[in-house]
Amino acid sequence: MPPTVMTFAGSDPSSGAGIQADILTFASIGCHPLSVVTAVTVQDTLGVDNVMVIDSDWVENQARTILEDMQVMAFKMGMLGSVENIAVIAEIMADYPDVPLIIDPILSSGRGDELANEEMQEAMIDLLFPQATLITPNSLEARRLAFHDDDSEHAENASLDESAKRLLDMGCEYVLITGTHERSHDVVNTLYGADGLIKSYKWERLPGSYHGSGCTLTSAIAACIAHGLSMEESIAEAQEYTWQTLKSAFRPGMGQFIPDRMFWARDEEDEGQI
Ligand code: PXL
Repeated sequence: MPPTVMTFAGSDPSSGAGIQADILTFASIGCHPLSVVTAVTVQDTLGVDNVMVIDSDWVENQARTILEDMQVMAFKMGMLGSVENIAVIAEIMADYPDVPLIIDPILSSGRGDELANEEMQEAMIDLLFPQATLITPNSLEARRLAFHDDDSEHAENASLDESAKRLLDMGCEYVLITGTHERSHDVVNTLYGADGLIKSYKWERLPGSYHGSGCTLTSAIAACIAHGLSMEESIAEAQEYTWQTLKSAFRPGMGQFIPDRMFWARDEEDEGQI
């Protein structure tokens, strides 16, 4: 039986990001996807036009019904939609303390559409971070979340090391800060744990603008954890997988590229044709 992974995320009809990206990634890595819809977006590869948040009773019901039926090996969280959703999800997580919880603390889409307001950020910090095994903010999210109660100049210029320390102090066991948004030559992702910096990973920066790279990375980590790999092994494998999906990304519309989570299936097809 494939390991099960449950995602709490918003629907993105383009399958670039959101719950569809998570499902594709879990399946590609050999897991069985379980999905709880927290919001429905209207969007294309150019941007988000509209969002309808799912009522928290419905979010709770979707999750609890599945959780009473089967065992879940890992939880993954993306866009959560509302403070009420965060509150019910946090209560559910408290009932499953032994299941690893991997959170992508999404504040906005890669194109700048806001997906979590101040109150939701506070709720994530207060209710979810203390239960998180790993959070995977990009560098902008890491600074904003770490210094959410501080708008001084120091906060704006804080180092990623200091931001990570603050996030760990909020109760997260591990923090992986992704470096796509930094102006460095290569993309540097950095993993922190209880004793501070664990490891930096350097990746060749690819030229495109991708929709859903963060969802892919976080889901891939959750899938590897569900397979029983350690946190460090999962993070290494998931980055390699994500980089391959970006290398094989395609542009089905007029906007961003979409990572190809099934690159390995198509590679084989091509080889057969030579
Ligand atoms: O990439 C973050 C993200 C997650 N989930 C949904 C989204 C986006 C970005 O647009 O729409 C539903």
